Amino acid sequence: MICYLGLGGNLGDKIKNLRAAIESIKKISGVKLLKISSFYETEAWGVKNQPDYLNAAVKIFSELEPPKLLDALQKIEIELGRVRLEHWGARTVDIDILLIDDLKINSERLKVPHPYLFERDFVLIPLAEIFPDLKFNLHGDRVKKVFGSPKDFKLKFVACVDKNFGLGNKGELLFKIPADLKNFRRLTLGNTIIFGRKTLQTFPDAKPLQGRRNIIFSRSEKKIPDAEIVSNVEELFEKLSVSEKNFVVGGGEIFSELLPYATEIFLTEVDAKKVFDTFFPKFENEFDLVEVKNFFGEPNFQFKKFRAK
Ligand code: A4P
Ligand code: MG
Repeated sequence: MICYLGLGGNLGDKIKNLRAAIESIKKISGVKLLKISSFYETEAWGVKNQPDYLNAAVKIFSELEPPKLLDALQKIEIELGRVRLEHWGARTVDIDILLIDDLKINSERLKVPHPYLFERDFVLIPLAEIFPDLKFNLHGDRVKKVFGSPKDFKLKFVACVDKNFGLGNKGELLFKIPADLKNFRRLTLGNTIIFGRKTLQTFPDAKPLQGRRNIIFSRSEKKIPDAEIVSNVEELFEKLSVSEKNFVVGGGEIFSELLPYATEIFLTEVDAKKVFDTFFPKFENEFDLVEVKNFFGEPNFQFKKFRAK
């Protein structure tokens, strides 16, 4: 099932809370996070005398039946410390199910589409960003886009794969093609590169790359010279800046972790079939192919650029 969720909160560090909620949704087993909206600062709707909200919407694929999905989302609300004091009152994070395919549900616990969906600009505006075909009328409420959504970091992925999207085998990259390495350098030089501990081992002398800001995912390491270390996605977002160009360069696990936040993918596809144990995650449904360049040699390869829909 394809579902759209609305997120909102107006207590504590609102940006952090929304990012944490999105990460928690991503981790629900049986759920795949497909798309996220920008973050919007919105005037309180319903009960007036409360702080502005921060609102967002996400698109997910769910294998869970609707009641189980609601259970999982309510668990996240509790974990993020939501205190429910009054109906429509202040809260850290509230997650509403807005739409589930074309389903209509009208049970005691769950109403879909969400009963107030079309009354609320704070839901409609973020939702329209990730569901462009939605038809609706606005009501003139104050809703203003603000920086802070992981989408604003414009994560760009760079990878070189074989015909089956294989990335590496036994800790080694599948290919070392000079034109591809040159392209990698051209893209990343002067910018930020983000990668996992194992990918560091594939760099020359297993050292961070010069002329770039290196951010490494590692759960065990505390210090690596010339690099910054993060142990999870939320820590990464604390370090990134929207004014820098941020490239995710591997490996397979890091690509999978960050795929919902990717805005562009630069893929070198080599016309060969190799043995591999790490691979690039499936992404075609949420991305458009926007550029292709063919290169002939031994072997042939293509540079492809994809952009998030
Ligand atoms: N429930 C029924 N249908 C759904 C659904 N589609 N999704 C039931 C989620 N829950 C659904 O909700 C009460 C019960 O609704 C749940 O137990 C669930 O079984 P709640 O979130 O626990 O309680 P609540 O939040 O006080 O009530 P409600 O009606 O959900 O409030 P809303 O609609 O979430 O509104 N202003 C701005 N600018 N931005 C906001 O995000 N949010 C609210 C809360 C008010 N004003 C706001 C914002
Ligand atoms: Mg609610």
